[in-house]
Amino acid sequence: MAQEAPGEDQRAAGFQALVDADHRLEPRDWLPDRYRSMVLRQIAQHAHSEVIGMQPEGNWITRAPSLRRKAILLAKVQDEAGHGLYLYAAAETLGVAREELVARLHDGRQKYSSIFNYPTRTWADVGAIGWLVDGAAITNQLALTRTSYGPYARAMVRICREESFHQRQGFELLWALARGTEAQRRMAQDAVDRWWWPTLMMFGPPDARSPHTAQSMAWRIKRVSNDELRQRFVDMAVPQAAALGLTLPDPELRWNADRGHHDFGPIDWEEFQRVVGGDGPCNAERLRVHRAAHDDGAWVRAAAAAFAAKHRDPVAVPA
Ligand code: FAQ
Repeated sequence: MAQEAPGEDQRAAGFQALVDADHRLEPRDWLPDRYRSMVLRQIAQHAHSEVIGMQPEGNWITRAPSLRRKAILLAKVQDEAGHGLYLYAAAETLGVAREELVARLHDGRQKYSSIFNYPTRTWADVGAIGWLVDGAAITNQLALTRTSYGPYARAMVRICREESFHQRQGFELLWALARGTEAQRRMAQDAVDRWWWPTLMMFGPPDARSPHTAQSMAWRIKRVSNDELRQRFVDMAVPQAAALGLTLPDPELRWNADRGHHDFGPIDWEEFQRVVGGDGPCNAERLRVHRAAHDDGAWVRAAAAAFAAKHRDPVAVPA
């Protein structure tokens, strides 16, 4: 007797069993629609963040204080573009074209990280982004190298290697300023004061108010919760700030021997909601610049598409 095709419930149970066994899921596997849309939402937001994230530091490329600093910054900003490419490619394995993902960013259906809506006021901000923002990104992304969706996990491995260099260069930049003139030390401290709290917001809302964490962790898309990652980051940053000789702008920050972690003060979640909702200091500018760059690049995409069409058509390929 012919075997019946498995029903939806059976497939879902089989899928969860694979996830529970830590099986890496691939595009060819059967995936529940909700899993697909959850992974796509996260990868797309991540891809947009990498590309929009080129803007705050990119603003300083022409004003870097030396050739050495300029070469480092150029390489770093180009890396972020590459990260965007890996991630858009990973997202496309879920059946949505990059052009469509960019359209969703432009019309507000998809987001990018709140952190990139803050301005880079001084050269020290480049150091603070490298040390704090890339430091937070690695903390999150190291956990994501074990995410259940194969193409996303593989992209994360490459990205983490580069992010380590990014964090190191930010730390070294602040190190130099902190040991420079009094004005340079003040500039470094001011940058850390402004970037600290927005960096803690990058990890997302507290677990108790995070609508996606429970399902995302059950499907092993996220392997570590928002609050736990935030705590890991704080525990890492405190001794590094001490090594820099800079302070973190939180009077409640202290070691808690009972918990074996640092306690820290309350995060302004209203500010987070405002920024994610579109009302941060640079939201409008970031999207305007992205749209303009996308429009400027239309001829490159048209030429690439024409070339691909010509060479896909065997009649058009020269003998
Ligand atoms: N900004 O339920 P959850 C980088 C949204 S690193 C904006 O906790 P989830 C490197 C969330 O989307 C930055 N929105 O959601 C770099 C959801 O909204 P929705 C990028 C945020 O997904 C460095 C709602 O709040 N890294 O680019 C933020 O389980 C320097 C509820 O939140 C990643 O994207 C936020 N900060 O957890 C580049 C990492 N947080 O969709 C250049 C991958 C939360 O319901 C220079 N993503 N939301 O409307 C993740 O790990 C997760 O998506 C979280 C959020 C942890 C961000």
